[in-house]
Amino acid sequence: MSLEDPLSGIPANVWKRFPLKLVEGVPLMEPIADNWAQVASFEALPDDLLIATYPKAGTTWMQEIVDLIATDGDLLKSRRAPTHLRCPFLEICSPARVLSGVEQLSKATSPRMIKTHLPIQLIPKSFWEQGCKLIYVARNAKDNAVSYYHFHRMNKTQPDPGLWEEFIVSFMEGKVAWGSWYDHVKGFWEQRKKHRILYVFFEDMKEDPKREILKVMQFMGKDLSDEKIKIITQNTSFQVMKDNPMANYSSFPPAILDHSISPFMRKGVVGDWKTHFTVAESEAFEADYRRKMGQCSLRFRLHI
Ligand code: PPS
Repeated sequence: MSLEDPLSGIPANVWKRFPLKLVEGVPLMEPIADNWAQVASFEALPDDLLIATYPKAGTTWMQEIVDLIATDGDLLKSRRAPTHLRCPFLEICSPARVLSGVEQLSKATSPRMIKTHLPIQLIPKSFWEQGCKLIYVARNAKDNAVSYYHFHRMNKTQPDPGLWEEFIVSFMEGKVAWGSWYDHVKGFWEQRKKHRILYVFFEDMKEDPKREILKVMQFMGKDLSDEKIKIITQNTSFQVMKDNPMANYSSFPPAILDHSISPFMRKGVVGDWKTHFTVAESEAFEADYRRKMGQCSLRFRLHI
């Protein structure tokens, strides 16, 4: 029998650091891999909007922006439920008595806003068949790796990251959940013109949030007033989201997300990699980066 967390109603005693299992060569957390058939056969609807990212690239931030645009900047509506209920996580699945992402989506009303970390080759084909819009957020590899390291520490369902110097090797080798950062960002970049994909950078969002919000708004086919755009910009700032219980993942029990180890809304900056990489690690990372990304036209900023 599972005990329920009093706040979230989520069973509290069935969680563990799930091992990774390959799906078409991509490591995914075991419950996701075991439930793969349900994800692969997911039936997208034409007005579904997919937010795709490598983990820790700015997913939650984009989810909040999209939801606020969809609700015409209505703060009460956008605070109707926590992020994971407003914008279900397509592939998520657990052994507990909690709805999987696919089950949650089957009950959701359209237009649906959906989160995924799947690399492009694993996106269920119905999204392409239905011509759905997709917003991809990419973050520079060094900051993305740092954020993912801390997330592994606090998310008790991800594999133990070990020491930072061990984690960074796993990251470079793509031996982490959802696989290689390099293949992920390149995959969506290379196909962005083939589908309805808006490719956005975390660093651009930090530099000029209003400019990037306008791009998202236009992509969604919305036309909001300057006043509404101002409200959306203010309410998707790091500090407001950190203090917003509907956007900061504080509704999860500590058996899953332990914010006392590292808060989900941790720093939200560009360049935190400088406080983690040694000079030797940085040089090795960059040499490896050039080998993997050299042929690609994608350019990331490590500072703004
Ligand atoms: S997840 O678990 O993959 O959905 O995580 P994700 O939301 O992609 O990434 C979490 C990181 O994004 C930062 N974040 C923000 N930064 C700036 N402004 C806003 N509004 C914002 N919202 C979330 C969050 O702090 C994590 O980055 P780090 O570097 O760890 O702080």
